[in-house]
Amino acid sequence: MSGVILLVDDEPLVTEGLSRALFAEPLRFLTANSARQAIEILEAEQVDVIVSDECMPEVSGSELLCEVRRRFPDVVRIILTGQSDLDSTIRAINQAAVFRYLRKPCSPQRVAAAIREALGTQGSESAARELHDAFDTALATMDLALQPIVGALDGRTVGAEVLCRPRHPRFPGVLHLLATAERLQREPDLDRAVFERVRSIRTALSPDIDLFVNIHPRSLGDPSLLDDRSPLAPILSGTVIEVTERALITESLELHEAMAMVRSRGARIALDDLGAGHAGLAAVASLCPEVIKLDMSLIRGIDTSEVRSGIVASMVEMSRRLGARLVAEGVETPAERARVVDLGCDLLQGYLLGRPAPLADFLNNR
Ligand code: G
Ligand code: MN
Repeated sequence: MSGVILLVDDEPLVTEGLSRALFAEPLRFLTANSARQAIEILEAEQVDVIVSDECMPEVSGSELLCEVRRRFPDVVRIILTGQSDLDSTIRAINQAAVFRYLRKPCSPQRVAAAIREALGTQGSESAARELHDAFDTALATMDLALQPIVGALDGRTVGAEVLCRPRHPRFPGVLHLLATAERLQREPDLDRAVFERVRSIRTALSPDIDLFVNIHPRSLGDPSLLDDRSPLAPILSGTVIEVTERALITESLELHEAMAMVRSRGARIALDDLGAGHAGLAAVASLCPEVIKLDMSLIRGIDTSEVRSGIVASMVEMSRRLGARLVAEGVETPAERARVVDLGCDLLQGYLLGRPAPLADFLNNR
């Protein structure tokens, strides 16, 4: 059993007791101390179960869970209450459709048992079918955004990273869609849907702009995404395939075989997020990427950090030796840009140079 549990309580002690009671289980706990904070977390993260206290200032627990049911129906809702106000009880049961209604004082063991039961309910067949259907609809309706990648010295746009933007109430952000793809083991379907749209974008763009397309590790095991059957096959020569280090532990098709397949059709390979913990130097050695993308955590505040500057300077040196082009990702301020240009990065990406935008806006801004 694994899952992500969001605990909402304005008293931190309760949440601490619970984390301890469930310590042995492979669960991840997130905590919020108000309804507003809980919604912010749900917008940003895939959560399996929410446990909320009823009595909180401003928005009550049962009101919060009504909103959660409306906007994030997959999240199983549990309420914990010390008061026996009939209205809020009726609201919790009828409108928020809570899975369990727990009376305080309630031992952490009792709450833990309810969480275990809640996670068990997620496996039902009809729920799984419904999730597959929602995922299919999300793939059919999603949009792609383009974020410019520009030359460090002349600021000219040389490429664009393709980023997926779901338009489905069940998946408010790309992280929700990704987490669901992983849960359903359908990452190749997500990548195929993106690849198919990339082809129409390609025809609208000038040929000297490269398209940087992310691929998920599991898709490397699906040859139909990489060989002549791939929707990208006819346009691979203008494409840079972005992979992260997690790709190196893929079990199916050998990474090298997969990379050789797309390279032989003219694509280049980028190692994404170097420095984030996903991608390490061993990945550089085994992929021999044509492009290396430095994670934005290395770029943030680089103008005031000698440590980050030192690391990036050595990455510039390494990339030159390997004949790879180095991209600084997540450049947000003129001072960060000045520093990474000074250090010798070849290409820049980040909000300062351009936010991800629909194709039409991307073309207008160039
Ligand atoms: O992991 P990858 O490098 O593919 O992620 C790209 C993500 O980073 C996109 O979701 C994009 O919206 C985001 N992003 C791009 N530029 C910036 C930036 O300058 N600042 C921040 N915070 N995020 C950015
Ligand atoms: Mn990327």
